[in-house]
Amino acid sequence: MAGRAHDDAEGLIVRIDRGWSTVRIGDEEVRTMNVGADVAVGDVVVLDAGRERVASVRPRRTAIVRRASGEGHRALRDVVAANVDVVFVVQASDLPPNPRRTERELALALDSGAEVVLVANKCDLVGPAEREEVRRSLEESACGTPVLVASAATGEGMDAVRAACAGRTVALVGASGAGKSTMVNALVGDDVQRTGEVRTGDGRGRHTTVAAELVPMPGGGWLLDTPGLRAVALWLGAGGIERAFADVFALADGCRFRDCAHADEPGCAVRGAVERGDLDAARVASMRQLVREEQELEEAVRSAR
Ligand SMILES: Nc1nc2c(ncn2[C@@H]2O[C@H](COP(=O)(O)OP(=O)(O)OP(=O)(O)O)[C@@H](O)[C@H]2O)c(=O)[nH]1
Ligand SMILES: [Mg+2]
Ligand SMILES: [Zn+2]
Repeated sequence: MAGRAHDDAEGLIVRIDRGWSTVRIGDEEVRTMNVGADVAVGDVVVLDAGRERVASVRPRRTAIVRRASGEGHRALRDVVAANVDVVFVVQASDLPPNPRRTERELALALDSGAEVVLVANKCDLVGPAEREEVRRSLEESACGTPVLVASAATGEGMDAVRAACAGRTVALVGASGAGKSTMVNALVGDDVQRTGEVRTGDGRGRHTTVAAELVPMPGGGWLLDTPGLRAVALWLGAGGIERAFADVFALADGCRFRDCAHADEPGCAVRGAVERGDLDAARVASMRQLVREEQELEEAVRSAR
């Protein structure tokens, strides 16, 4: 039966290398060409009869999408991962806190539609007081998103990280060197992903992971390792900014003007909170910057049509 054969060729994209997808069908892996198909790791695809090409892509439940750092001002989207249930935003505990970067990563992760957890890795490299400082700093940017402090190297705090996976599909995102691949290896219990030393001096990674990859977890679920994010540029929002800055948006309800930009409008409740010392001015500036980028992107997308 023709319909039956079609069902059999449905698979999961576990890796993409320059126009070729590795598709897992049951326990088997086949390499197919993606020509003409807009696919990402995590996509469920239907292959053509010869299993050579992706014929169609199933609708995505969730997608981590960013603005591609392409040439010039062309507005291009880049789907980092599809159909993940949870996004771990991974950071290194031994680097100075970077709330602006955390806010961007959080908004990007929330925009995906998946659940989000902030993970401070490498807690073994800092003392107890610094650990609390790392947690506090992340919680300040988290806007209610759970924060876990752990070490993929020593296993400390990893029970909570494992519990947050709960047999689902989990994508790990964050800067190069944060320890995403090391964390995948710790969760799988085997060195399945290559890891790389960070640079001495600034602790930055060397972009060891070059392609997103889905790795099965023993006992169920998948881990989706991703290459380190360089600049974190958002794609058109799906409420990520509103959720990452829920505190600022709640205050904005009290502004006199509904379209208040919290710049110099009279009766601005957001600036009022900053002046009272209840809200960090840099956090507001960060939110306004993200909203501005989104508006510019909207215009770029519209004019490209
Ligand atoms: N001390 C310590 N080192 C860690 C921990 N996790 C990772 N590392 C080290 O940090 C370095 C970078 O780890 P990776 O796992 O390659 O980092 P990554 O986030 O995958 O980096 P990219 O693939 O470049 O994006 C390696 O030298 C790891 O051994 C940890 O919990 N504690
Ligand atoms: Mg890696
Ligand atoms: Zn205002």
